[in-house]
Amino acid sequence: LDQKGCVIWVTGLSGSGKSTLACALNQMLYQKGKLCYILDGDNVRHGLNRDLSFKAEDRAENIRRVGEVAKLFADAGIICIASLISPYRRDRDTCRTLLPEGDFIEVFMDVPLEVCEARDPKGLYKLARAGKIKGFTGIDDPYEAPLNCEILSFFASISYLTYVLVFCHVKIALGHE
Ligand code: GGZ
Repeated sequence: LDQKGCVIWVTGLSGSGKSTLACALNQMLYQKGKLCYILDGDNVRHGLNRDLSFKAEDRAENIRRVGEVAKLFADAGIICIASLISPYRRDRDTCRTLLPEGDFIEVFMDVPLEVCEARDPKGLYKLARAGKIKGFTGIDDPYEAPLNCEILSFFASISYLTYVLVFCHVKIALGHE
């Protein structure tokens, strides 16, 4: 495998489009002959992290494990796309320190809560508003936006510009091969 790995870390509220962006990036990078792997919060929580809840220390442990696994993928030469709410800045920054400078590309899906809530693809916001899910991010649990992310995806939909920016960063991380 003639490829250096890196981590693309996608953070944002539930319904902000993290998984959609991850899948689209995966496909586009694959078409360019890059080997990628997606670690999606919702999926990982069914296996590796099925012992973890949504309280702050369990979210931290969720992020820590995924960060370590993402680093292993990057070490193996794979572009790892991690898409998790990862609401705490400190947890994301800890993952960043695991990788060499430039190899951790943080993408913030900066979509307003009202937009995510209007989408409500799984009806979870509705349940949270009704008090049937406690500690739901954005409703009664915090989300700390990144202060220094590489890419801000600030359109309420996934834009072509986001892809272009991610590619630019991947190219830099991979050393313009
Ligand atoms: C936030 C929750 C919660 C609570 C269940 N808070 O949009 P989804 O449904 O498919 O993805 C969300 C997923 C979040 O898992 P993460 O591993 O990404 O979260 S974190 O990084 O904070 O550890 C959501 C669903 O799980 N979900 N309960 N209380 N999201």
